[in-house]
Amino acid sequence: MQPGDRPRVQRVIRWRSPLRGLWLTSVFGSVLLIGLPVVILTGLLSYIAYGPQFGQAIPGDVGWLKLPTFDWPTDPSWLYRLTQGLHVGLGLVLVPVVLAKLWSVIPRLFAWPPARSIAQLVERISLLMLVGGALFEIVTGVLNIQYDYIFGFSFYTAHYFGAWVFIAGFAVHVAIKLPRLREGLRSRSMRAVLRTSREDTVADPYEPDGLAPADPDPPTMSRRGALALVGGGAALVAVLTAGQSIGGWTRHAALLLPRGRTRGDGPNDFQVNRTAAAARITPEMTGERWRLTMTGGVSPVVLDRAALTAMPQHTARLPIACVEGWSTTETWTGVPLRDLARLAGVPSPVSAFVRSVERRGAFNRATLQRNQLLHPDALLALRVNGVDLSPDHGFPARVIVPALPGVHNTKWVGSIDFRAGD
Ligand SMILES: Nc1nc2c(c(=O)[nH]1)N[C@H]1C(S)=C(S)[C@@H](COP(=O)(O)O)O[C@H]1N2
Ligand SMILES: [Mo]
Repeated sequence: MQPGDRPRVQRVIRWRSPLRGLWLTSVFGSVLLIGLPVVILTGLLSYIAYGPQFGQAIPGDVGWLKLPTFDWPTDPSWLYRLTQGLHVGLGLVLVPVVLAKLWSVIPRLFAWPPARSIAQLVERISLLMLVGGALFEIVTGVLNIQYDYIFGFSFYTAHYFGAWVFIAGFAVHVAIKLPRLREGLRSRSMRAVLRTSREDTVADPYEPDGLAPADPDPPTMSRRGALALVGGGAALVAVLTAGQSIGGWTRHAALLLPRGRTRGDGPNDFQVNRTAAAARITPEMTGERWRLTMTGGVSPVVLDRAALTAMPQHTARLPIACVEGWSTTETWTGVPLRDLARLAGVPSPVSAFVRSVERRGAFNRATLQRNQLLHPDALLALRVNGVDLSPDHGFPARVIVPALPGVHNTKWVGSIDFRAGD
């Protein structure tokens, strides 16, 4: 084959876009430099909110990657809604920016030889961790919120350890590249770029180890066009997803909302995580013969639903905020958990172990901390929005606690074991 027979292949391999250069990479880089720490921090907070001190964060045993744990607060009640909404929402919105950043540096990813010194080798390895980690976190995160557990490992475990690989790569990369980023941002004025049309777009000067091409093609797009394309992509993702956390009319635009499909009727018309049928909850389990068993005191206390409804009721507006990023705020009525603790004979509990009548599944139990039991709005809810809970939302009784991750708002509660301090 003659060299002249394959100009297209050559073109691709030689990466000749005139937009590629330090300035554009630095602009994408600074967006990620601000956004990714928020995604990282809220992700780590989510692990802490799950209560690793009770062995109920996943993965349970993380060795020396153990985070400093603290009792997750109950105020403000929308705290987890905010942190997890940000984690998932911002994580998704930044995907187009991550892809654009990767596109902008792609010639360097294939630089050969891969390393000429030890320092460069460290940089290359950190780059592998950064890029591999970022793509891995995006893929596992997206698959989790779309319920496609196609991988043969636990999402939480993979996402947690993947995060540390990514964080390490990110930290090294920022430390090495920060001066270049500053230099890049100063190399052009944003105002000038926003005024430059495609015809007037010129490539950055070529440097041997730089990003700009040696022999650039004519521009097919201006730099402002590239920024608009990437920004538009991010905005589109935002519109398609943010509604699941923000709620109200924006929810109608949240077409990527995975929980929009199963809902209830009337006052119970809001997202259902796992339906009663899916959890194999039968009418016998939750009907006349249902009892709440409370232990921890001198002897067990057993209540039926009539006894619970006869107790003083409390109403609170509280969100359910799922790890998947969606949330919904409803008006719940039921018996404060602290009243139940007193009735059980443990007026000052340090924790409580809640169990559902649901037999299988990882979400049929939760351990609650002291502040989550003693908060006046922490409820064993019997009603929502003025009517009895629907079977899908946890009838006859469910936990609802301010700022608690959704997963621990156990539905179809069967027993509570209150634990006093030792
Ligand atoms: N018994 C039981 N309780 C459960 C679950 C479950 O699968 N089984 N799912 C949890 C999760 S992950 C969330 S986000 C909330 C959702 O509550 P909802 O279905 O009423 O919206 O319930 C929680 N309580
Ligand atoms: Mo959840």
